[in-house]
Amino acid sequence: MADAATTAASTARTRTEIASGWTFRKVAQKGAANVEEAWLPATVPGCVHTDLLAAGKIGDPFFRLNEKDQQWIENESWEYRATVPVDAATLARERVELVFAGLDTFADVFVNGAHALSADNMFRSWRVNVKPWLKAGDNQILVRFASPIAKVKPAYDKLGYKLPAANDQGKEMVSMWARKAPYHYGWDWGPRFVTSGIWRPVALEAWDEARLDDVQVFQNKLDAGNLNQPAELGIVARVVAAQGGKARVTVAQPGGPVLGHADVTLKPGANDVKLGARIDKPELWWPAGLGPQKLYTLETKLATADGKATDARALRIGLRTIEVVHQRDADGKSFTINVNGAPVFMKGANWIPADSFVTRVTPERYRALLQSAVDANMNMLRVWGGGIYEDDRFYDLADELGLLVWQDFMFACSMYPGDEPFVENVRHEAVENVRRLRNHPSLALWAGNNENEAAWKQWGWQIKFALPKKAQDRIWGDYKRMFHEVLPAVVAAEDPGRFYTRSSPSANDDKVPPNKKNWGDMHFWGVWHAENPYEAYSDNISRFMSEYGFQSFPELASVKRYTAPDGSDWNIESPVMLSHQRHPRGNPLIRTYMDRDFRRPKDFASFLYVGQVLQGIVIKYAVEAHRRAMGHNWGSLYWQLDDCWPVASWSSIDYYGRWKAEQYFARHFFAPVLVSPVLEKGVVSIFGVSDRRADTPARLSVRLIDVAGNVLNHVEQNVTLAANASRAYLTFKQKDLLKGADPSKVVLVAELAVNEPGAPGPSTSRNLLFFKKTKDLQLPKPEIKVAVSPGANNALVVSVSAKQLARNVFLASGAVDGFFEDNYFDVLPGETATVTFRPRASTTPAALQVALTATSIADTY
Ligand code: BMA
Repeated sequence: MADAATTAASTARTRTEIASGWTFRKVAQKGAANVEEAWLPATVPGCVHTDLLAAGKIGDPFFRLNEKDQQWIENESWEYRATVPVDAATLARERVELVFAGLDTFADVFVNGAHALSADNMFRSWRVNVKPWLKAGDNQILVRFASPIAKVKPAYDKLGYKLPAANDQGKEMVSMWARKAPYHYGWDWGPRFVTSGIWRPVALEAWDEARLDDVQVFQNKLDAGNLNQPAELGIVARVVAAQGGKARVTVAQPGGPVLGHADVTLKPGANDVKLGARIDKPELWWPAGLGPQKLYTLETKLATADGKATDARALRIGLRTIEVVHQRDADGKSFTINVNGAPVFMKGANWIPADSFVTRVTPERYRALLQSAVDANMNMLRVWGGGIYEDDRFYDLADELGLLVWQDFMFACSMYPGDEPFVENVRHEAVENVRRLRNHPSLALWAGNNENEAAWKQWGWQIKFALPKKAQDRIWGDYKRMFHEVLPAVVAAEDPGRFYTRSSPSANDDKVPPNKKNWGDMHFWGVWHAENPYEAYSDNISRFMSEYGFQSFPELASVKRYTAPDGSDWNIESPVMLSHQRHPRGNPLIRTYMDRDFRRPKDFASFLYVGQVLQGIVIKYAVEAHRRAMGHNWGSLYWQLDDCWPVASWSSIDYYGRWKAEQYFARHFFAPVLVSPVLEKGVVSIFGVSDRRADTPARLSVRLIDVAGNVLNHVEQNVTLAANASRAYLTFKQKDLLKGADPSKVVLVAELAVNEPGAPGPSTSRNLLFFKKTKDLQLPKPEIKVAVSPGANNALVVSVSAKQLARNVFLASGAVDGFFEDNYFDVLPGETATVTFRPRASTTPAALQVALTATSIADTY
């Protein structure tokens, strides 16, 4: 443990992290031979699996089939121990509290042998005054975790019927009884690792008269349309007092004058101290793409009557108005997010925890993933209900980068118990997480759960789980209590004004089924699960598309990391590849869709590559349809951004952080200005979609070329791109456009050039429209040439040219590790595309030139 430095003279709260010196072991089973296990070094925060891995007791859980041999871990109990030195000065303080930011999950905590605390919810924090049990010198903290499976088994057995769950991979589905990340129990993209451990920091906090427990900031007045008006803030500081007495709370910006203060007489226990503050000439916080993300730091300080500083807390806020408009209208019920006074089309993806063992997600990995989202022109992520209420770092980054957050409560694809202790436990969890997240400018809305309403009403669970009528009534009654009463009441009390939706998807109307077209948000899975052609996306657009998706495998360089080095696993039906594909119909579905659009790939590497392109074109089709419907539909979040382990999944970034084709496509299909050509019923329409808040002059060009580059038809004209809208600016009859050309040998190139404020020249959105499926195109061998030259800031520049049309050119850098800024792009005949490559370690153009490979569709059969 770090130095328990407490100065006797100070009355300030001190906090000492207990981050080192931890050991752990398996608890001997009762009645068993009772062999004492040796204590092994442990990492806190961390979990049993990663500690066993570090101690060499288990293999890499993600490698080949290792997961299968590690299932015993969930059935054991584990204990963690640390020795904590405490000095006399600390012991002289009024309170000495042991504070756990997170225990996963069923834990008993002992201090010098005395039972101090029982925990039963991964999503809550725990604070207990341990002063009575501490002594000067070394103290022992012991945390004993019961098996999360065994612990809830009696409740499961007693119920008399089965609670339904869609993704729990256990023989008995008990996950719903534990307030623990649902995905730990397995998912259709996730392995089963039911961990235990001290998963968030633990510390000793010592204080005397009072401490600041929480600070809530209300934006009482902000006129986004007139920034000469000051912003008025209301601040509620929650102060917990030991004895009571006089105190002063102040709020200021760092180094600035006091913005507001309050002198109060505290009573013992919790006190809400209210004060006001004003910010002159406020600057707004904007979602990415619309403006800067101005953040203000507010320091709240607590001092006792004699002026001694007692506690302080800094938090960052952003000034913006946000409103979710979910109202009956002529079409059904809207779902529009207005930011700073106007609707903003939400572009983004669904977020799952970035690791099965979340404590391995370093700040760098969080940053890389969220930066990737912004780099792909996203402005929203949905923190999906089967994972965790994310780490503070996630929301801090979202604030900094301008990513709005759709926050689910942690319930997904299951029905849950509704007994009083369970509901109370959730209520505490909700209050705590709402308080933790409510000041973030990125937080847009709360959602009760993921798909539980749809599951209960539409997935046939009553029959599948043979539920008697009484059980059905009970389950639905419990559902309504939790998601129609308890959680919205917590939001209303703790985060007033923030929008709450009962479920995603939901019409929030007892008479309207979830996922009814034009009624609120929609998860559309007709493409993929129901095998609809992907063109079905254009007919299934609701008011906000919060989920839809398509699977792909990671690229070969990633597959190599979890399979046998000799290549013996490299077949999607091999036991290893099948184990890293958790959707039961995943492989057949990928093959089915691939056969519709592509010729059979000749080998494994080609299959992986074509599969990624397939995923990219399917989701590109969806997003463009969603964006063309802007005005009716106001959001498009695909399933899913990231992965928690290396696997075939709907992700656009693989577990190792590699961008799949879909992520590269996203940068284009989510661009603030998009040109989107579409062929419907023999008519080609050229849409322009603009997220800009002002009308923009632009030049639209449409060319029909053949695969060798000959221009067969060309139309060009000036247009005024309507602000925050989608319009068809040109339409043609297909036959007038093609003028008899062979549709298997031509492509339509649509380009929309707009002037970027401050940029040297116009920026161009380009999009291609083919008149045949890729497999029916007569693509010649493109004769791709690549040349590497030095670029700025240690980057390299790759020039790619092709004699004939090259589809979806995939650049791979072999042994030279690094990142291509663009990839899987089309190269028009005679054109040279330039791509920046950012190497991870310093390298030379010559080294990359040797390692570089370029693959196009014509190379895969
Ligand atoms: C959606 C999600 C997840 C699931 C995905 C793919 O319903 O909410 O539960 O992983 O579909 O099946």
